[in-house]
Amino acid sequence: MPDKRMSVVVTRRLPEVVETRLSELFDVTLSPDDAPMTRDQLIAAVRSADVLVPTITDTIDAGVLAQAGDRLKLIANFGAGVDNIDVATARQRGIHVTNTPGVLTDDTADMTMALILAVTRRIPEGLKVMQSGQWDGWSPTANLGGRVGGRRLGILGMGRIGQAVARRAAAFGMEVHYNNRRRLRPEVEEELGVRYWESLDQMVARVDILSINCPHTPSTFHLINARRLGLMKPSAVIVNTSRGEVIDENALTRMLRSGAIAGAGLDVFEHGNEINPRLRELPNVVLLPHMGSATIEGRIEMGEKVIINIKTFADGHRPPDLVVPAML
Ligand code: 8YV
Repeated sequence: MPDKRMSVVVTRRLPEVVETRLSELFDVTLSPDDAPMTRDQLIAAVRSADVLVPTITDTIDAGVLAQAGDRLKLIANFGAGVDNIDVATARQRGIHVTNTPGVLTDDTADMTMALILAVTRRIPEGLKVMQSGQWDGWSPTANLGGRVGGRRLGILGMGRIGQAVARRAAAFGMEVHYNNRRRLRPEVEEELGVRYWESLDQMVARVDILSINCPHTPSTFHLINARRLGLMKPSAVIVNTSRGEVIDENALTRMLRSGAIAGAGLDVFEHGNEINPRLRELPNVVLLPHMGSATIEGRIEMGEKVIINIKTFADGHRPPDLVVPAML
């Protein structure tokens, strides 16, 4: 079987069923310990493999790609976002890039709602009281949050995940607004019940909750900068389940500390797992360790997508989730 000889390097541990199926189909090198690969290990992998299966913790930049061997023909990313990969350089070098869109949409949208509720209803503060054993009983004025029903949600980035958030938010009685590079078709806007803002500045100034759902690209880097944060209402809350780089994290931290913004729910950070320590100290901030798509079902479906992309490619066809630079 010709596929058997296709060598595939997987940089992190994946669910067992995924690793088993990959091993049945290809000549696979699996991660022994789930530790993120060092740059040298990544370079060794791209030199020797036909296919690399990286994740968000692997930076495949032009420097790494320059070291790729002639054999490397496919980077089958285990993840939807491809900002960890220099897709344009890969393309120039004749290396295809695929991703795993669609299968983590609902999980990420669910987590967006969880963060909105966690911040507005003060869930972590309640948990802390219970865990400390200090709860002295119910009080009519204790632990008061704000109701999400009737509030204005602004969604930045109205792709698959943004639209899934819009549907959920509507079910919670929220008024949904959005800003996107391209406006949705009128029938889609109507079906979702959303209002488009061409001006991001105007939208951020009017919403009660801002949800970041756009990818990280050169044009979305620090889209939410100090100036735009300054336009938000002091009572507003910001949630981010997309990429940390979209927000100027230091500016956000300053404004949360000074009370210029009421709260934040963050699943992603500007510098990976190096989080501004001041963020951790704030009671009005809920931090999660990039768990948006972390369901067992989602991870297995991501693995299936990776397998289908490699198998289709190995069989000489265009992989279904090919990423082309113009799409970014
Ligand atoms: C993934 C994500 O878990 O798919 C994405 O873009 O942000 C995550 O939820 C991670 O990227 C896997 O590489």
